[in-house]
Amino acid sequence: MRPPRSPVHGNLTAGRGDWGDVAPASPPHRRSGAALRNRPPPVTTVLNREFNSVTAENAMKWDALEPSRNSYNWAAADRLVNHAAAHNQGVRGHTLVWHYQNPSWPANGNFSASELNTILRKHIDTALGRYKGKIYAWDVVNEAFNEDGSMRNSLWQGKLGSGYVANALRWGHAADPSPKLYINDYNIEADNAKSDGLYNLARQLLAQGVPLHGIGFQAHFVVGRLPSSMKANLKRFSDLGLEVSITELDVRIPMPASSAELAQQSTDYKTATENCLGVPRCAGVTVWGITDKYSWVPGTFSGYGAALPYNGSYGAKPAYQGLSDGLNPQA
Ligand code: G2I
Repeated sequence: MRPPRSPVHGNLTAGRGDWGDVAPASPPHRRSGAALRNRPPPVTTVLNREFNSVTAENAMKWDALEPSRNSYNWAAADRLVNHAAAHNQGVRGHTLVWHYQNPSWPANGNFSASELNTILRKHIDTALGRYKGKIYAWDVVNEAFNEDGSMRNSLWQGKLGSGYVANALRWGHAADPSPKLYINDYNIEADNAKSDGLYNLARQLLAQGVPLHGIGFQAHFVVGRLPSSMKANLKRFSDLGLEVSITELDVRIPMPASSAELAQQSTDYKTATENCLGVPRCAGVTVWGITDKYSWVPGTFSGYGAALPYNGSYGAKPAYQGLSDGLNPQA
């Protein structure tokens, strides 16, 4: 592993012009980020050394912020935002409108469409308002699509119709015009039916002047199975004038992981990162956690694990080098 560039920013930090040589037309402040739960000092040590952006893995979800109506819990989200400010890290906000991890009260309240619109707008206003000027990008709408490219039948889609996406973006922009507003989803990295559905919606929203600024490609991959169309697919969104970001990168491996699989995983981290950086409006790459010790993967995909760049003892895996090489192609 190469030594960190400076005491503060490690090999994974790709911002402040570091990537300017790669894609001069791209925004100057690309980020490399990590998603975090509230975790002990070893995690933040790595975060502070290696990354310049952080995402709340759970703390900004609606169920965490407003578990019962009008009763807010900002403590964990505030801690993350304050940590980021103290360490010169950007914050990606995650996430405002989702079918999952919502408190039960919006669905159980038997609200009319008009009431639900008011509730959703208040949620967006309140979260963006609290962190006004402190968040550089928000995942406003998360996972709105089915695999076939149709809109997912969530509470929002069911009661408000597909116009909820445009409304959420407009409300978000009105609450704080500074962050880039994203639609974020998984299984949209390839050119497929789902990414086609999103592409068509994005085009319509832009034609209508809706403040959509970016597409978040979650990028939860299986080792050795990166889609070959990924770069071209990201480029077609970038060609619409949108930012593209990898927002939740991880690469899961069937356990136990062999050294060949760990090597392939390293290649996958590098390729995924290059697939974004090779596109003009790539704004950054965020990994969904730092260490295998705290990854969502084993709890969701039985028999899989080892998805992140650091092992459970905070040692850098080959994936760390792959990510670093992807972020620093000139090195
Ligand atoms: O599922 C992976 C990610 C897919 N894209 C959207 C992301 O927001 C999502 O993140 C995961 C977190 O990594 C998990 O940590 O979202 C899950 C559901 O919100 C998170 O899991 C939840 C558990 O389901 C809850 O039981 C638990 O209380 O984490 C909560 C907080 O630890």
